[in-house]
Amino acid sequence: MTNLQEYNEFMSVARRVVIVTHYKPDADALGSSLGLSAFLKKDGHRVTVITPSDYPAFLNWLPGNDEVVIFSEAVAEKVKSLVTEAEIIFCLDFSALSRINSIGEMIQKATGKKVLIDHHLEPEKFADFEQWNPKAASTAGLVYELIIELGERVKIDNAIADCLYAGLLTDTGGFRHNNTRREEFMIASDLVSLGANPTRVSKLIYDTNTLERLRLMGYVLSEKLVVLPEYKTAYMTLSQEELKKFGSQSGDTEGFVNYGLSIEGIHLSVMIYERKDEIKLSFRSLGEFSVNELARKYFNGGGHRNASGGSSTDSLGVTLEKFLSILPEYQEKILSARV
Ligand SMILES: [Mn+2]
Repeated sequence: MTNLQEYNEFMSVARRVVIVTHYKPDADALGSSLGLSAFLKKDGHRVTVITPSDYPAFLNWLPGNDEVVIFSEAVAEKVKSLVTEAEIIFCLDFSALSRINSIGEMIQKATGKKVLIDHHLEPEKFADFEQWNPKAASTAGLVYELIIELGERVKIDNAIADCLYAGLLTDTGGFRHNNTRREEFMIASDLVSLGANPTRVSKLIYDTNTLERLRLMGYVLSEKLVVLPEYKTAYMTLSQEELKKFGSQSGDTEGFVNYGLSIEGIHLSVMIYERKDEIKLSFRSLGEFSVNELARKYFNGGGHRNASGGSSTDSLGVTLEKFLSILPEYQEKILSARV
């Protein structure tokens, strides 16, 4: 953590704390936020976790989930006063306030201290304290490292360990992605010794589906997956109409993009789907080929080298056309990517 001593002094009295994470939080966003929240509460801080949007039901088991304030117009005033009155605001698992819409504006105006805990590339400079490392596989791991740095390992209980383990597990794709360093195993090992339950967490996250999601996945893989051998690229699209037809819920498309990349000989995979008000894109790539660059340049997004996201206000069809039209620019790099 930058300015660790100043942070320690500031946190030596009970503070009003807000923890905010990104839009459509995943297990790392929510796990790191709830883990940090439970940790801070042990020192008497009054903590509220705020998410800019709802999140998939398969994350509801995370300890502390009941107390999360999910932003909507109905609670906008409440959120505004929480952010305005917070003495310190933690921003977890996202790198730019512009990504979290109106809450980002509230935070920008807020007078409380700001802390960035994140592992995405090229973060915005807005924080007084930063725990930032783009090599770290997960924000949950950075929260763990912060707690260790503070000399407070003893405060990590089962619930905190499960929260942090969930983030670490998913952001490494089950310890498979190339962001999985020696450190990730060390952190996982220590979290297990502190009470995290790997079998239970894996079951709750990976092996718990709704029937609707499985049917949707079957449909996507058999009807919607397109392979472009000349670009070693696979893509899938899903409209609102299709999502509705399968009765799908928030987060149901999570992970579909990985199936595209799992095809032998495929180096780039994209999932493009329609949300109520915009089109979302999810990218995966192999080796040196950076989807972070592509997502930043063309789709108002970014993330990590091999896993990034983006969005578009065009229609689903126009967005797909745009994606297809930029492939020639990247063809050489895509074809030469190696694991
Ligand atoms: Mn993350």
